[in-house]
Amino acid sequence: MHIVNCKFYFYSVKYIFTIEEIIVLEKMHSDEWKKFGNSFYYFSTEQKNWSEARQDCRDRGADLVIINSEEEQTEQLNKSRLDWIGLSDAEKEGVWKWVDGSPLTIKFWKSGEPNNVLGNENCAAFSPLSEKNKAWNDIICLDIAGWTCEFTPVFPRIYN
Ligand SMILES: [Ca+2]
Ligand SMILES: [Ca+2]
Ligand SMILES: [Ca+2]
Repeated sequence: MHIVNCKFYFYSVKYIFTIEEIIVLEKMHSDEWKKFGNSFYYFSTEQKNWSEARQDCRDRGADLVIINSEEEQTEQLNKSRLDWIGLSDAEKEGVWKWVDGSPLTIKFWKSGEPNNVLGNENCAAFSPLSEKNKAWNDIICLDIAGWTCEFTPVFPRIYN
Protein backbone atom coordinates (compact mmCIF):
# COMPACT_ATOMS: atom_id res chain seq x y z
CA MET A 1 0.00 0.00 0.00
CA HIS A 2 2.81 2.34 0.91
CA ILE A 3 4.58 1.68 -2.38
CA VAL A 4 1.41 2.28 -4.40
CA ASN A 5 0.95 5.64 -2.70
CA CYS A 6 4.52 6.61 -3.50
CA LYS A 7 4.06 5.69 -7.12
CA PHE A 8 0.90 7.73 -7.38
CA TYR A 9 2.67 10.69 -5.84
CA PHE A 10 5.50 10.41 -8.35
CA TYR A 11 3.18 10.45 -11.34
CA SER A 12 1.13 13.31 -9.94
CA VAL A 13 4.20 15.50 -9.65
CA LYS A 14 5.52 14.46 -13.03
CA TYR A 15 2.38 15.33 -14.95
CA ILE A 16 1.25 18.60 -13.42
CA PHE A 17 2.43 21.48 -15.57
CA THR A 18 1.64 25.15 -15.77
CA ILE A 19 0.11 26.56 -18.96
CA GLU A 20 3.53 28.04 -19.88
CA GLU A 21 5.16 24.63 -19.51
CA ILE A 22 2.50 23.04 -21.69
CA ILE A 23 3.27 25.62 -24.39
CA VAL A 24 6.94 24.58 -24.20
CA LEU A 25 6.02 20.90 -24.39
CA GLU A 26 3.89 21.58 -27.46
CA LYS A 27 6.79 23.29 -29.20
CA MET A 28 9.23 20.53 -28.20
CA HIS A 29 7.06 17.90 -29.80
CA SER A 30 6.00 19.88 -32.84
CA ASP A 31 7.77 19.61 -36.19
CA GLU A 32 7.03 23.29 -36.74
CA TRP A 33 9.45 24.48 -34.03
CA LYS A 34 13.20 24.00 -34.14
CA LYS A 35 15.28 24.26 -30.98
CA PHE A 36 18.61 26.12 -30.96
CA GLY A 37 20.36 27.21 -27.76
CA ASN A 38 17.72 28.21 -25.24
CA SER A 39 15.08 29.12 -27.82
CA PHE A 40 12.61 27.55 -30.19
CA TYR A 41 12.16 28.93 -33.72
CA TYR A 42 9.28 28.85 -36.17
CA PHE A 43 9.95 29.58 -39.85
CA SER A 44 6.90 30.83 -41.69
CA THR A 45 5.67 29.16 -44.84
CA GLU A 46 3.79 32.30 -45.87
CA GLN A 47 4.72 35.93 -46.49
CA LYS A 48 3.20 38.91 -44.73
CA ASN A 49 4.01 42.51 -43.80
CA TRP A 50 5.97 43.14 -40.60
CA SER A 51 3.00 43.82 -38.30
CA GLU A 52 1.02 40.84 -39.57
CA ALA A 53 4.09 38.64 -39.24
CA ARG A 54 4.58 39.81 -35.66
CA GLN A 55 0.91 39.14 -34.88
CA ASP A 56 1.29 35.61 -36.24
CA CYS A 57 4.19 35.03 -33.84
CA ARG A 58 2.19 36.41 -30.91
CA ASP A 59 -0.72 34.15 -31.80
CA ARG A 60 1.75 31.27 -31.48
CA GLY A 61 2.78 32.37 -27.98
CA ALA A 62 6.07 33.83 -29.29
CA ASP A 63 7.36 36.99 -31.00
CA LEU A 64 9.51 37.87 -34.01
CA VAL A 65 13.09 36.66 -33.63
CA ILE A 66 15.56 38.77 -31.63
CA ILE A 67 19.21 38.23 -32.60
CA ASN A 68 21.23 38.24 -29.36
CA SER A 69 24.53 36.73 -30.50
CA GLU A 70 26.73 35.88 -33.45
CA GLU A 71 25.81 32.20 -33.00
CA GLU A 72 22.13 33.00 -33.32
CA GLN A 73 22.82 35.22 -36.33
CA THR A 74 24.74 32.42 -38.07
CA GLU A 75 22.03 29.89 -37.25
CA GLN A 76 19.37 32.14 -38.76
CA LEU A 77 21.39 32.92 -41.87
CA ASN A 78 20.47 29.93 -44.00
CA LYS A 79 17.71 31.72 -45.80
CA SER A 80 17.09 32.14 -49.46
CA ARG A 81 14.34 34.65 -48.90
CA LEU A 82 13.62 38.04 -47.35
CA ASP A 83 12.76 37.29 -43.71
CA TRP A 84 11.53 39.68 -41.01
CA ILE A 85 13.27 39.98 -37.67
CA GLY A 86 11.84 41.66 -34.56
CA LEU A 87 13.67 44.94 -35.10
CA SER A 88 12.23 48.33 -36.05
CA ASP A 89 12.83 52.07 -35.82
CA ALA A 90 9.18 52.99 -36.41
CA GLU A 91 8.85 54.76 -33.05
CA LYS A 92 11.80 57.12 -33.51
CA GLU A 93 13.75 57.32 -36.77
CA GLY A 94 17.25 55.86 -36.39
CA VAL A 95 16.61 54.42 -32.92
CA TRP A 96 16.39 50.68 -33.51
CA LYS A 97 14.56 48.63 -30.93
CA TRP A 98 13.81 44.93 -30.59
CA VAL A 99 10.24 43.77 -30.06
CA ASP A 100 10.94 43.19 -26.34
CA GLY A 101 11.86 46.89 -26.02
CA SER A 102 15.61 46.31 -25.75
CA PRO A 103 17.98 48.54 -27.73
CA LEU A 104 20.06 47.27 -30.64
CA THR A 105 23.58 46.39 -29.44
CA ILE A 106 25.08 43.60 -31.57
CA LYS A 107 24.36 44.48 -35.23
CA PHE A 108 24.54 42.64 -38.55
CA TRP A 109 23.53 45.25 -41.14
CA LYS A 110 24.54 44.86 -44.78
CA SER A 111 27.00 47.42 -46.08
CA GLY A 112 25.23 50.74 -46.56
CA GLU A 113 22.25 49.72 -44.39
CA PRO A 114 20.18 50.91 -42.68
CA ASN A 115 19.64 53.64 -45.29
CA ASN A 116 15.97 54.58 -44.67
CA VAL A 117 15.23 54.96 -48.40
CA LEU A 118 12.65 57.74 -49.06
CA GLY A 119 12.45 58.18 -45.27
CA ASN A 120 10.19 55.18 -45.14
CA GLU A 121 12.21 52.09 -44.16
CA ASN A 122 11.48 51.24 -40.54
CA CYS A 123 11.51 47.45 -40.27
CA ALA A 124 14.48 45.07 -40.50
CA ALA A 125 14.74 41.84 -42.44
CA PHE A 126 17.37 39.30 -43.40
CA SER A 127 18.30 39.78 -47.04
CA PRO A 128 18.56 36.60 -49.06
CA LEU A 129 22.01 35.11 -49.61
CA SER A 130 23.81 37.55 -47.36
CA GLU A 131 27.20 37.38 -45.75
CA LYS A 132 27.38 36.16 -42.17
CA ASN A 133 27.86 39.49 -40.45
CA LYS A 134 26.26 41.66 -43.12
CA ALA A 135 22.77 40.35 -43.55
CA TRP A 136 20.15 42.87 -42.48
CA ASN A 137 18.39 45.53 -44.50
CA ASP A 138 15.85 48.11 -43.36
CA ILE A 139 12.84 47.94 -45.66
CA ILE A 140 9.30 49.28 -45.78
CA CYS A 141 7.21 47.70 -42.99
CA LEU A 142 4.35 47.07 -45.43
CA ASP A 143 6.59 45.02 -47.72
CA ILE A 144 5.85 41.31 -47.87
CA ALA A 145 8.40 38.81 -46.52
CA GLY A 146 8.74 35.53 -44.70
CA TRP A 147 9.41 35.69 -40.98
CA THR A 148 10.88 33.81 -38.04
CA CYS A 149 9.30 33.58 -34.60
CA GLU A 150 11.35 32.94 -31.47
CA PHE A 151 10.16 31.58 -28.18
CA THR A 152 12.47 31.50 -25.17
CA PRO A 153 11.11 29.56 -22.18
CA VAL A 154 11.92 31.14 -18.84
CA PHE A 155 11.77 27.80 -17.04
CA PRO A 156 14.42 25.52 -18.56
CA ARG A 157 13.91 22.64 -16.14
CA ILE A 158 11.54 20.54 -18.25
CA TYR A 159 13.42 20.51 -21.53
CA ASN A 160 17.03 20.18 -20.39
CA1 LIG B 1 17.20 35.42 -29.54
CA1 LIG C 1 13.89 54.15 -40.56
CA1 LIG D 1 17.40 49.75 -46.66
